Amino acid sequence: MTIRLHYHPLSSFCWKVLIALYELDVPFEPVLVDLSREEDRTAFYKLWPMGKFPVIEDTARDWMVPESSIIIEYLDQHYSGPSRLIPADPDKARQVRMRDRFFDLHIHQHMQKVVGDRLRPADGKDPIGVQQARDQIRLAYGLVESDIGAQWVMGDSFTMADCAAAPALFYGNKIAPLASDLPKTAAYLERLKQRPSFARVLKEAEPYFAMFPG
Ligand SMILES: N[C@@H](CCC(=O)N[C@@H](CS)C(=O)NCC(=O)O)C(=O)O
Repeated sequence: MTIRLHYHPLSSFCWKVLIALYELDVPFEPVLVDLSREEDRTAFYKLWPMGKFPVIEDTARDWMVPESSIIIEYLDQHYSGPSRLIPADPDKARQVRMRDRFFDLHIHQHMQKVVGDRLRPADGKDPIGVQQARDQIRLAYGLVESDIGAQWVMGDSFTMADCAAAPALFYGNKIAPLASDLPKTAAYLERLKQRPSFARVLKEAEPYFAMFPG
């Protein structure tokens, strides 16, 4: 076993990498990081001073890799089998990377802002910031609706863009529900939930769902 994944089962960005690991069928050792435990916190910040998971360590190649998209690039480059999450064609690869960025920056991070606000003390809330985040999510949903492929984001092939879309839309739907004016996006989320890699991630996260605020 050469890959060690530092993660938390409820963490949306960790889901993105877990989906990739299951898609590529890469064996790994899960290392659960509980940031409320001083011991875990100290060890994790030593590994990655930004303190954000997921992070992988590849003991065989002696690399530490943070950032979900970069981790997926790394896994796809060094551990992919016949199926790839980033197409070999450079134009298609760029389109995948653009959509990966889109889901992270225009939905996922705004979703984190809304959820994070629920954890703030009553006198530390940021209602304007939360409303701006919600507006951005709605704007982004509209683009997803017009962009989505027949099956996956890029069409027939499941790519890194789908790894990014799954947690963004799953948690996005919890705080800014996909309404009837977004039928393609809602159907796409259902397809994602049926995909074995994501279904497995959801199943493994189930015992932790009660920790989700709201
Ligand atoms: N850009 C990073 C974002 C990672 C991120 O925000 N991770 C969250 C969990 S979903 C985290 O580590 N939160 C813990 C904290 O902020 O203390 C990535 O793509 O990996």
